[in-house]
This record gives sequence, C-alpha cells and structure tokens, in this order.
Amino acid sequence: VAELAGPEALVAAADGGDPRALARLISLVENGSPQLRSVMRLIAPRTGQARFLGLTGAPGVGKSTVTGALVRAYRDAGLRVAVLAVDPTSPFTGGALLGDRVRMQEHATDGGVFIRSMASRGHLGGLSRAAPQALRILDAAGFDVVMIETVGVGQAEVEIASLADTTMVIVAPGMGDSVQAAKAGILEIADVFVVNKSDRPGAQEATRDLRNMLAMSRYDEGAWKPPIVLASAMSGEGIDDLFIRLNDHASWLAESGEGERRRVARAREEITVLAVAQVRERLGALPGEAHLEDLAAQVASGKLDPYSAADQLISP
Ligand SMILES: Nc1nc2c(ncn2[C@@H]2O[C@H](COP(=O)(O)OP(=O)(O)OP(=O)(O)O)[C@@H](O)[C@H]2O)c(=O)[nH]1
Ligand SMILES: [Mg+2]
Repeated sequence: VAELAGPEALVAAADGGDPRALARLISLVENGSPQLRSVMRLIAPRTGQARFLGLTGAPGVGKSTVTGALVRAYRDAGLRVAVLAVDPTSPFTGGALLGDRVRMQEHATDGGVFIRSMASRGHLGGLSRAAPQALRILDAAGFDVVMIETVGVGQAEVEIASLADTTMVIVAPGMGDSVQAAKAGILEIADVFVVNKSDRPGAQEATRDLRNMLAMSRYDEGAWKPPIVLASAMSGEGIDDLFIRLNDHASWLAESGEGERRRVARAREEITVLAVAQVRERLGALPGEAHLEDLAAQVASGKLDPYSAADQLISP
C-alpha cells in the first residue's frame, strides 16, 4: 500500500501510526520528492504538538544508549516516541546505524516507537534542509516526543541540534570529550549535559571540567543554567534524573517564552532556506556563470577582488 500511495493516503496511514507509510514519507524527504509540497500542506494543521529532543556528542559516548533508555522512560510514562538518527558526516547509512538497531531492538516491536535514520547523501545543506521536514512528518504523525541523534562534532551537528527544543550534549569520561566539546563551540548549544558511562573512572573529573567551564559563563536573571547529569545509560542509572531535568527544561521553555521563540526561529529558518532555493531555481544560471572558473582563478591569484567578481557574475 505504502509503495504506490499518493500523498493523501500516505499521510492518512502515517497518522494512524503505520510505520511503512511513515518510512515512505521520510524517503520522500530524503529524495527531495516533488510530492513533498502537498505532503507538507496536508500535515501542517497537525504539527506543533511534539517535543523535539536533540542528542549530540562525539562518536561512541553513548548517544544511542541514552536514547534507548529515554525511549523506555517516555514509554513508561505512556508517551509515543520517534527517533531520528542523523549522520551529517557519512554519505551512507553505515555501521553506526546497525549498532543503533541493536541497542534499540527492545523497542522494535513496540507500535508506540518509531526509529529511523537519515543520511546526508553527501550534501550538508541537503541534510539541514531535509531534517526539519522529517521532524514535521513525525510531529504530524502524533508522536509526543521526537528524539534526534546526531553524530560527530562540528557545524552540521550544531545546525541539526538547533532543530531541537532541548539539546543534550553527551560526554563520556576519559576521552577528553568535555574539552573537545568546548573547543567545537558545542557548549553554547547544550541545555542539559550528560556525563554518560559514569560507571567508568574519570566521571567526576569530567563533571568538574564541565562545571568549571560553565562557571565562566554569566547567566541573566531567569536564564536557564544547563544542569549536568551523571548517568550510566547501559544500566539505566541516572536516567530518572535526566528525565526530570528534561521536564524542567520543558517547563522553563513554556514559562519563559523561549520555547515559542525557538519554534518561530526554526520556522523562519525553514522558510528562508526553501525560499532561497526557489529564487535560485527561478533565476537559473547567473548571467556570468560561464566565467566563474576564470573569475575564481583571478580572485585566487589576487588579480581581482571578490566583490568585483560577484558583480561580473551578475552582469558580465
Ligand atoms: N560502560 C559503559 N558503557 C556504555 C554506557 N553507555 C553506552 N556504553 C557503551 O558504549 C558504546 C557506544 O555506545 P552508543 O550508544 O552506540 O554510542 P553512540 O554515541 O550512539 O555512538 P555513535 O552513534 O557511533 O556515535 C557501546 O558499546 C555501549 O554499550 C555506559 O553507561 N557505561
Ligand atoms: Mg549512535
């Protein structure tokens, strides 16, 4: 059914929680299908209900294990949960996902849980364009919580994290992660820090490093101060505490108005990205585009400045 169905049938089936219809809709997003336009129009009235939780951190810190433990906690609370694993670094869906599958296996037969990964297909811009649309689909399908796991440390990851209402930055002891995190500017995006693998030596030191770094930031009255949660996701230790901190943050988002501000900011970004893409499409090639290579060589060698080159690209 899901293979041949048009947008209306797919959206209706996805609303009923049909995982195949959901998977098909997300494939439309990945492939940039022309059907997306009508899908997005159909689902718009059903969006705006889900909570988006982002998890980010260096490879192997335990993002998927934390995700699995949180899925369990939200299921116990009677909520439906979707997980979107996004890998901005690899063009293909690879081994990491296979590992995720194993870690998420206990949820595989639970109709209240949907797990899906998205690869970048080699285009960073493509992914930051696609991820918000995938989140819209999951939101419209009635999931209460949508978790977004991103791998790696870098700009793409920061961009994906900006899609979340609440972003968890996960570190693990003994990997110098907390210091790395600070370097990558990832500290600023954290709403909650998780020191995972706290069963291992060095967890206290990692916590202290983070606390020292946080102590250097100044917080305005009423601002959110990111808590540091010690956890051992494998055994489930600390997940109760994390669950509470995430709910605290949700309350703060609602009361401070920051939640609404983030949602509007996200929508603004989404609109702009789509509009710019459309403008480029309508313009077609720039008049001077045939000379781009030549202009680039001139700018590279210092014969021409980039502003003048841009002028010549527009009116050769
Ligand atoms: N000792 C210990 N090991 C853990 C804990 N949580 C996860 N691990 C292990 O750490 C390894 C990596 O865990 P994942 O959850 O796959 O980490 P990840 O950050 O999702 O990894 P990538 O998606 O590949 O970046 C696995 O072998 C887990 O079993 C923990 O609390 N304690
Ligand atoms: Mg993972």
